[in-house]
Amino acid sequence: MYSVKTIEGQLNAQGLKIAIVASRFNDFVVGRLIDGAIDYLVRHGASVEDITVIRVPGAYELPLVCKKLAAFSQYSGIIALGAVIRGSTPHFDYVCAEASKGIAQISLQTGLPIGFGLLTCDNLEQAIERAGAHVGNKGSEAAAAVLETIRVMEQI
Ligand code: INI
Repeated sequence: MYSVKTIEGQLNAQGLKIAIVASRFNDFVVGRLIDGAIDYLVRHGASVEDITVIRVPGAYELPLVCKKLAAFSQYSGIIALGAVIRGSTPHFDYVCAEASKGIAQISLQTGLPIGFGLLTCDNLEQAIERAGAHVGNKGSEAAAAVLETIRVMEQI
């Protein structure tokens, strides 16, 4: 087939400073996402001293803190982690919509890669499955995504 120039990001976290912004709400789940993200970064060459975890009350507060970090800090990328679990009111929909829209906007406006590790689940079981049980760990996946995107952005 054709041989075209292809730009891909290497999964190498050496020398990168990464901020993990994580909500306290549903900490039983979010704690596992944080562990998954840190484990992924360290196994791919990051130094523990170069990783900072910032806790916020809930998923709704993730965008604001991501915005400040993106505007004023020295981080190469951010990993946003949280878990929104559907209750019996429309609150779930508002929190999910604002958190996801806000995070996407900040990444686009600032050009800083932000890994999106916000679980939006119907019940606790679905959340646990995605926080290190049999559907994987979305914290690790968000770490992989931010790492790959940082390395792609460096080349274009
Ligand atoms: N925040 C979450 O991170 N997950 C949830 O499941 C959740 N629910 O279900 O209400 C939640 N709500 C709090 C919200 O993120 C804000 O912290 C709160 O509204 C104060 O601004």
